[in-house]
Amino acid sequence: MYTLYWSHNSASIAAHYCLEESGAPYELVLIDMEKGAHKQADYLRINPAAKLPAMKLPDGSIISECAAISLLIADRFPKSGLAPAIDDPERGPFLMWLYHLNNTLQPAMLRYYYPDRITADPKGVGAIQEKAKEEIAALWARVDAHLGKNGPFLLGAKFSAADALCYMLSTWQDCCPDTYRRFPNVRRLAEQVRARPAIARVAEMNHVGPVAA
Ligand SMILES: N[C@@H](CCC(=O)N[C@@H](CS)C(=O)NCC(=O)O)C(=O)O
Repeated sequence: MYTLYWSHNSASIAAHYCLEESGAPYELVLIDMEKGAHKQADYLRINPAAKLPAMKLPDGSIISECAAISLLIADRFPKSGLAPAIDDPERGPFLMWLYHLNNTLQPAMLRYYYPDRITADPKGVGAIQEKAKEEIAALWARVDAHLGKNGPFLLGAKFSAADALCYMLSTWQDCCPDTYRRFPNVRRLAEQVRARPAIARVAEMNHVGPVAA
């Protein structure tokens, strides 16, 4: 049994999408971020970094990082098709997009959502958010251009765990208003990912509505 520690509006959503898509046996433990449960002693024993998500594996070990959880599930449940096999030519592009989204786009978003962690000067917060918004839009433009030529998914016709992560990030729009209007190929990806029954079940549980205009 896998145990996902999750909260609404957190990066647990991408890992949750992959668990539901994979058919893995899993249970959920809600760590309510809005109530600060991620900073309480019980959860710090699970993830001392006080971040969501984390996942307990059947052997009792625990990992964090949404992309790592998604990749582990994809590799352990290969029939789900969530990741190309290690010797598949698509494995490289798959890893590149998964890491790019998690390691470049997502941190730019975190700079927008937690600007006070970047500067000790409260007056600097607005400028950090403005800069983060610019960077996020430029990064979406790159993803959009790729999807325009090679979509509808990041690997073309085939859905993967990278698309689940891309979809989750595309729903975080405070940091990039009108993402779907500005980036229509991102919108097309989001619509196709959201239309998958497993994704829709998890989205609803996380209060993520249908792809809006
Ligand atoms: N690189 C981590 C980022 C995790 C992360 O920052 N999660 C946020 C929610 S989206 C969180 O736990 N924030 C609470 C905090 O930083 O206090 C991942 O991809 O899992």
